[in-house]
Amino acid sequence: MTSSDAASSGRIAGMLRGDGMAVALVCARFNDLVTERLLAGARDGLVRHGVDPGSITEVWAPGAFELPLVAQRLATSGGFDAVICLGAVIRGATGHYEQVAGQCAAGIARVALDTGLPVVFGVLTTDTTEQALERAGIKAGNKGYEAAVTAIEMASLLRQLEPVTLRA
Ligand code: INI
Repeated sequence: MTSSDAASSGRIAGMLRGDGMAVALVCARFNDLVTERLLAGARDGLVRHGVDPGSITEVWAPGAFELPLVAQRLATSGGFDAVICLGAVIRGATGHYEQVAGQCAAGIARVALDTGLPVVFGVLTTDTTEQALERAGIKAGNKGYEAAVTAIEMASLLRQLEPVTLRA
């Protein structure tokens, strides 16, 4: 569906076609046993949906708390259609789980709203490392892959909304 088709039908949705898109992956090194798997899942999700591997930029941050600042820098660079944040905040491993997880989520949402770019929350928040690994491809899907699909859908959706005058 083209933008004009979308406008005339009155129904607009993002498409899962990543060809021509440039995407940044920001990955937390903390709990890298988990985040390496999220990163692999995200790359797989992007490439399977048509993103050229040469158009994927990978950036490493110390922990989930730092993801929003790095995402902000990348989002304002003008070089990307979407930024995907990947991390694993595990309750068992920290006494300040709530603060790290909460600030990370709030910061990522803020960067998306401040910049107008899709900035996707691919951060696992779990009680145990085992649960995190399960959601990083071992058993219950891969949150990195899901984040990649979301990024492509959102980038496509926002592209379509650019030239469209929404009906009141
Ligand atoms: N960072 C994470 O990404 N995951 C965690 O589970 C975690 N724990 O357990 O504390 C964590 N802490 C580090 C934090 O993200 C910052 O890097 C650090 O506080 C320095 O600002």
